[in-house]
Amino acid sequence: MALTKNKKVLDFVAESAELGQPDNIVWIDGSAEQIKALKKEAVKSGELIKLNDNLLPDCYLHRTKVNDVARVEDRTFICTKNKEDAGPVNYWMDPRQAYELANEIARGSMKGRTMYVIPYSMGVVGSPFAKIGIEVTDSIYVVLNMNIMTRVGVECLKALGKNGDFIKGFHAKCNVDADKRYIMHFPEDNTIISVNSAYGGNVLLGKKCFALRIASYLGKNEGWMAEHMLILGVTFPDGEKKYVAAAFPSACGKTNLAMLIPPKHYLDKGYKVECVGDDIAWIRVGEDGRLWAVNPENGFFGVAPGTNEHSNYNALQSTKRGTIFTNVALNTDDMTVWWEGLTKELPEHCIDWTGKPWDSAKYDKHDKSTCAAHPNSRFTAPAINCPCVSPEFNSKKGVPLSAIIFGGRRASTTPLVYEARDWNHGVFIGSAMSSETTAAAAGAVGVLRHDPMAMKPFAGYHMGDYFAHWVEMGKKVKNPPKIFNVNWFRTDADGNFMWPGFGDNMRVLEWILKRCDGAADAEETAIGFVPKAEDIDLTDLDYEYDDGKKFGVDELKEILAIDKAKWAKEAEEIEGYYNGTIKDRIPQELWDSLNTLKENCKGAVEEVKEKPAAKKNVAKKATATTAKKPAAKKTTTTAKKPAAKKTTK
Ligand code: GTP
Ligand code: SPV
Ligand code: MN
Repeated sequence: MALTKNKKVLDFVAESAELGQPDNIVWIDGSAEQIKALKKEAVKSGELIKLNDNLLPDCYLHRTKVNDVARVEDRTFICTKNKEDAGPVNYWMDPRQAYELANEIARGSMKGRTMYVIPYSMGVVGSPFAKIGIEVTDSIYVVLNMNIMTRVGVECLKALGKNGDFIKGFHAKCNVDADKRYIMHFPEDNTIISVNSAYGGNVLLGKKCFALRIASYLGKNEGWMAEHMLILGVTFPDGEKKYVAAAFPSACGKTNLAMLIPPKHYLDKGYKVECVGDDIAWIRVGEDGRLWAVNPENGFFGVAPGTNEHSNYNALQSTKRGTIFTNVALNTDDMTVWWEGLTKELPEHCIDWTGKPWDSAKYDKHDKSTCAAHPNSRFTAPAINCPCVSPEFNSKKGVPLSAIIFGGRRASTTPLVYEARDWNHGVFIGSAMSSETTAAAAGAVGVLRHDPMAMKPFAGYHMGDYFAHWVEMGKKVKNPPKIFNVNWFRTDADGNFMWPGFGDNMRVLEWILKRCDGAADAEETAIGFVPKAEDIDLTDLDYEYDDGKKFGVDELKEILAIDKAKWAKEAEEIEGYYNGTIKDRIPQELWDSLNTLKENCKGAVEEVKEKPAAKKNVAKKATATTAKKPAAKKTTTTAKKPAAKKTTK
């Protein structure tokens, strides 16, 4: 029975049912009994495997089809009336054509199935940040995951009232046919359509589709921001609390940083880190002129491989109850789960993520095809499970941001940390981000690509307008957070990560937050403010490389050093991206920062090669085409807006 009188909701459900032609329609009310019954049904049908109820109470394993294991960026579309509004880095489809295509694919596809209607809220119901969505889906897996990742049920319909607006989400798994898979966004219609997938980011429509792609578009029009950012709080020994938000591309360390456990001597002094969110931040200007952020999600959809007691204790603890695992391995000795990096010992009897018995003797950690768990296998865990969840997690007004951090996977060039000179310079740094690709999206792994603000796959409109929106937001905040860039992923000649990372990232966070108070020193360099080696606390740091060499001040100096020649190249590369890819709508403020960078690195050019761990790398493009050019000439030219000037409103 319908749970609302909201005509728009009822019409949407009726239209969806007319299209999908399901045998039944079930409204998700959010009650524990209903969820329990659905889990039972999914276990019966084989969609979920029940895990050991003593060791992992209320936990389940789900395996997707092998063709459906990650986001599919080349099948993800922004469907705006004008192609230019989707911009240069999104795939675009004409909305009329997209609706037609989707209807054709989805028509009758729910026959013999049940269509579930999920009313959900992104954000705490009743918070001024919160927005309501309705997702219809023919997948119980989607219902159960949405029930963890968002706030689901009748309270959302109540909040919507009789006439309220909501984001429409239509999901039909169809035959999970990769050739007919489409993830379509209609920002002008508040609508999302997803067909032929049953995997995470493609089908949990509240997450990337709504909370980033649609929400970023809403944010541009309404004066707020939707960002691919974790939010964490640091409590200082004197009791003061400060919050930071950090944007790293997919599988580049957000969940890990959000839940970090500081090194012992920090804990002894009384430092504490708490997690507000691990993936998405909605940010608004507060009455006090600061930026305030909430995490619109209610759970974590985290990368499993590499998660263990030591690397991320808090994430692992979060998965100990009420969790759905996707594409991890099943340890049949005790009906628990396993993935690469969970334990050093390999399990004796285990079924791999494809459902076949796994032969640990054939396991080669350099060959992903021998893995028991898929490299992008995930856990969907309730945020309340997390031992370090912030007391502000359910706050309706959010938390004030002292700092915003950008970061990515960079084998070279980018130092461990540096600070922007001001807001607009920080926006430039975000816009210029590059990172090596990961298993979170289908396609090659380890390829260096531009990923501005970690939003390349998630900005629901023109990237140039998105940059301009950042600049505009800066004008609205009287007390903007300071902006920083970090890189945990510098490698040495042998491919070892040079910085210990994980909990030791606290040492960098401390410098960042002290900078926000003017309480830490730095050196002004060509790219911004960089700490001197003595500004980073290395007390009790014990990190050994594979060859037995220990991390020390010399290594720290190396990863803090600014190589102007490399940065001259980087500036050229950024200019190439601006001119060649984004092309127009880039605000003048960013060209100004680019020109300053070029000016600061003038004269320093050498053959620069960046080699990430995986060898496929686009950096060779830059070295091949530009290294030979005379230094002075190239670096003195001033970056300009392209001739055909299109200004942003
Ligand atoms: P999404 O959920 O895809 O958005 O990923 P994420 O950004 O939350 O990344 P996550 O924290 O799950 O980390 C992804 C991978 O990076 C894992 O394999 C981690 O072990 C690794 N990682 C995270 N932090 C660090 C770090 O500080 N140093 C190193 N070397 N690796 C890290
Ligand atoms: C990411 O890829 O950034 C994720 C996983 O958080 S997904 O939900 O699939 O997008
Ligand atoms: Mn993410």
